[in-house]
Amino acid sequence: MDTRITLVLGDITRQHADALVNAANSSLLGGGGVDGAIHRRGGPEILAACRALRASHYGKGLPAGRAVATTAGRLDARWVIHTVGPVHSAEEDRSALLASCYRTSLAVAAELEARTVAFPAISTGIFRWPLDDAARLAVRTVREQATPPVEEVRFVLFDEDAYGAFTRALAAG
Ligand code: AR6
Repeated sequence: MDTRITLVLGDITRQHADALVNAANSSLLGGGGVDGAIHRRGGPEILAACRALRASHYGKGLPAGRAVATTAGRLDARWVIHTVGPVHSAEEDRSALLASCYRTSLAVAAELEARTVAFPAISTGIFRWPLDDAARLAVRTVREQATPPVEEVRFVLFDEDAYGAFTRALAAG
């Protein structure tokens, strides 16, 4: 069975899914954008789990392109999968790192036996990745990578621009 890809316009912290993906930074200790919203609504349990990761496996932080799961605290999900997108650069092609965020997050989700996974548009906010390019890359990578037990990958887009970019990317495939 193929994994379904769905699009939703809205706030990822209001979604119900087995796993919600967070567009974090290497510190894992919170920030603005989706990251801030997830920690605010999810509560202190998520930050405590992130601090524990920093104290154990990720003393130097989580490198860009990697992913790691914690509790989802008070969010309507079982796990938050934190991944660190690359900052967009006009001089250097970092798209392999952005693709890796989607790939490794899906691998973590599969390991956890998550059936539904919600993603924000990683790197398209504070990290300034152009939306159309990010959407094409996200859709392509998820199509290549998603396998059971993941049944649904939901992109949760925060505004009409992002929703439009993902709609075009999905239709182009
Ligand atoms: N639900 C869904 N999407 C959202 C939400 C939300 N609640 N809030 C923002 N977006 P960003 P990045 C959209 O900046 O570019 C943080 O400080 C937003 O409109 O959250 O990967 C981290 O700690 C945009 O389309 O993440 C890092 O330092 C997309 O989510 C840095 O920002 C991603 O925007 C990561 O930057």
